[in-house]
Amino acid sequence: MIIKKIIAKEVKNSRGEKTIQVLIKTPKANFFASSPSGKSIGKYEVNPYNKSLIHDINFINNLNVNKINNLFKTKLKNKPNNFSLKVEDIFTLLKNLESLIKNKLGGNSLFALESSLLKALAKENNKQLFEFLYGKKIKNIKIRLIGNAIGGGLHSKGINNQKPDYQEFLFIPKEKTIKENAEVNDTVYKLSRKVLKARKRNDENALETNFNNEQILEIMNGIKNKYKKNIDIGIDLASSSFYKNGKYYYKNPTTKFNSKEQINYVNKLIKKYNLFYIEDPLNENDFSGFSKLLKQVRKTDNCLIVGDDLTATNPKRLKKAIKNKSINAVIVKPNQIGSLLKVKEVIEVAKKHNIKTIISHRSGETFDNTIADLAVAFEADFIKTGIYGKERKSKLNRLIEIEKMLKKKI
Ligand code: 2PG
Ligand code: MG
Repeated sequence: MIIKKIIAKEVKNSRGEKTIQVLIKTPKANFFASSPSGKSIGKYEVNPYNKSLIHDINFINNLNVNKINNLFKTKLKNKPNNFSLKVEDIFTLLKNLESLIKNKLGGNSLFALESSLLKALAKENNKQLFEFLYGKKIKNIKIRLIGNAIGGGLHSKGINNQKPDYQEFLFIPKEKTIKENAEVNDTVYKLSRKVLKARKRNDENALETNFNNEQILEIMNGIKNKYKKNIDIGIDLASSSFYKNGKYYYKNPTTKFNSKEQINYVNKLIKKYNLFYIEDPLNENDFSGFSKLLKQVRKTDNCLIVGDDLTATNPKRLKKAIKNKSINAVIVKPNQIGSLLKVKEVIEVAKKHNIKTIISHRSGETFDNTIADLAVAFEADFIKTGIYGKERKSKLNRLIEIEKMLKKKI
């Protein structure tokens, strides 16, 4: 592959914030990738940009294209044109690219650069991105959808200054195909809208409401029972966003818990509402609180205790969480760490230790659907994204498209 040009520029995400888009021009076509942005940003995420967005744009635009083209020639000992890459080669190439960049880019910029490069390489090898990264023949995909239907916390404005404290209320359908699961999520989203009489949508296009935390869980169970589909229910508490000096401060209804009380509270919630999935139930430093909760939960329930801000898609933090037995599932957000090599490592480490993996969108999204291909290629157990809106649908539609392609091949 001969890269002709690499052009980075500023684009807007679904929240209207500035983010980065990278375009790679090859003789074959133009390949675009862009990065999303979070709002409930964990303390341990890498910075989205090194110094600033403008700095990273300039850095990418000043990259020496010849040097990058040389990575193919010398380091991989391949001819620049007309070659077929193996999976190991692809990741060697990323490693070489990252040593060339020497930590001069933030997470958003590195992710967009690597994604656009991989898209170009996949095309050069006449492959879809997911098959290019997987390397072998994929027979079928078993990814379950986690759909954010109702919102609160930092992502929501609420109604008349009232909103749930938990950031996300999630439906996790259990039908056979991705297409069916996406349809179930569309339906439960509409049903939720009706029951809540919701008129507004939040950052992630989840429904805005002033109902309180437990009322919503009640409503979700009601919808699930009425609709008679096999659906699990989950929440992302994003609890670091309402934690201060050892206490969790709830507003709807007003109450405060210390760490022990928070653990008991979450444990009771799991039982009362039959919850299958709890993300960030404790603050992002509380590895031991997570492990106390997991220990209690393991005795009686089949529930995922998920790290997001706790682990920040960082292999070191994931290893610490594993050592402390803090979680049995982990969120993977590529731009939390930037490097796709590290994303791959996080997933491999998780799988080795029987930790479920969830590839996730960010609250401020773009139309880029790379995470759908990553979820398939890295065999993630789940993908978390919104249910409504073009930025969220682009990921879901890509998964449905992949599912269709794989069915045809069988
Ligand atoms: C989360 C994410 C995505 P944000 O906490 O899981 O829903 O939110 O992108 O704002 O960090
Ligand atoms: Mg989260």
